[in-house]
Amino acid sequence: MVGRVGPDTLGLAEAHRFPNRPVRLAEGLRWDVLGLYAGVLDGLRAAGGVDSIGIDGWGVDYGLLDGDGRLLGNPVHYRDARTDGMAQRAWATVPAERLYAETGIQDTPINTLYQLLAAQGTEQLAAAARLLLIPDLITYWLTGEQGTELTNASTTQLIDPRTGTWAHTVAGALGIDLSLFAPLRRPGDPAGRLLAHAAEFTGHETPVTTVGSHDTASAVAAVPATEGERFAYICTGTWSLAGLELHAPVLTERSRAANFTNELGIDGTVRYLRNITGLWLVQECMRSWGESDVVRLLREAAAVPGLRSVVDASDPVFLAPGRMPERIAEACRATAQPAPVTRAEITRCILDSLALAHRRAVEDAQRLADHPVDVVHVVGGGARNRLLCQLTADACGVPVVAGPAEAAALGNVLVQARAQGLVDDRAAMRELVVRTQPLTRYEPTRGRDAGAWEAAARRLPGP
Ligand code: LRH
Repeated sequence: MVGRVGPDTLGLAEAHRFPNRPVRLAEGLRWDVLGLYAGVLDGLRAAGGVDSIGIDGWGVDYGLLDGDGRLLGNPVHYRDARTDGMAQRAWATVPAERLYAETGIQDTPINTLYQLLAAQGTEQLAAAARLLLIPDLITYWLTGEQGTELTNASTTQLIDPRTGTWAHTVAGALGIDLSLFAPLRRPGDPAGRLLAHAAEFTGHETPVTTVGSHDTASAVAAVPATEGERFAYICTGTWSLAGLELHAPVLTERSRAANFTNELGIDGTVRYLRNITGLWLVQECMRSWGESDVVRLLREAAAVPGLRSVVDASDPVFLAPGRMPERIAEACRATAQPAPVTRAEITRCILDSLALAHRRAVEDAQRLADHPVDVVHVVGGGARNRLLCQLTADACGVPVVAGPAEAAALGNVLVQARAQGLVDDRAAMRELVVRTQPLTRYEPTRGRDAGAWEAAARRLPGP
């Protein structure tokens, strides 16, 4: 994405889009990270001359490098089954309560900490001299410079959110060698200049700027909240990340029991949120149906009566790929609800379930952080999904402001622009988003009572 920023302008143009296709080997699910890097270089060629570059990407995953800085194998996908049972292994040494009190990260099998426990004893980890999170790995290949960007580092479950530094005690107790990580860097810090092989595409050794390299941190940075507004956000895409922007972590036992996470945002903020499985559920169903017409699917889903059956969209049982329509139907039957049959019914069940999960997360976050909100901002690809936005407004009982869909790219670009002195501060960044981006407001449907959502929630077990 090429961004353009001026006092009254903020624009994005898509230079190049390429698929990110994980590959299943007999040994497990892997990322084709060289394919991704080739896509980044193609993007730079298509973009032409730019003044600055920033890399963001998904959290938790990493590549290992040897002492010469060469990649040791394909990074493992967070949906790989290797982390099964790793939380229990961690808790045997560091009780779950202490792990949460010191890292603030929700218990989900994808956490880097659990991935590293699963890798313990492998030849690859033994041979590794350096671990770089995925956006840091791309940045390293572009610049030759190694660093660990803080917002994404917070997704490892190895950062203390009170201090924004490594959780040494936890890591030491679990035998995790923190010297594998490159020094921490923060959004706005310089990250080097393009090496010759990449500079060829932009025409000069373009500077690379550290951004909120966790895509969710970048997306939250571009939430179009107005000054003083009391808001929750939901970053919707493959995942739904639903919660609040806070100034201090919430590390209480109640917060742990509700499985809330304290990831770090830009400027010392805390992203207090719940990871919800998200539109992955629809993507996987479409993959298994061989269906590509999402617009028709959503139109048909809108015509199906709502809230007939719901599943717990924050349950990690839905993390792994495969057989998604069947697994949704099984989850409905297991909670004594009618199993959806047609594609439209299954899609409606998923969207109702996501809206319900959004409601639970937004309500729980307000209660646990004692931080009431008046509006929910829906950003990311799901902001284009009118049915999901309306259902979310109905479920939450407050207005939803939807957009921008490309919030992560905008947040990335805005942090670079701020580092160059083009924008003043976070409030000015958001103000520019509000002034320049098309936003759609969804009011909760009048007369659609909260009772229906509460009744649906009661059909599901916790959290
Ligand atoms: C969203 C996301 C999310 C999680 C997951 C791994 O793309 O970054 O915040 O960390 O991917």
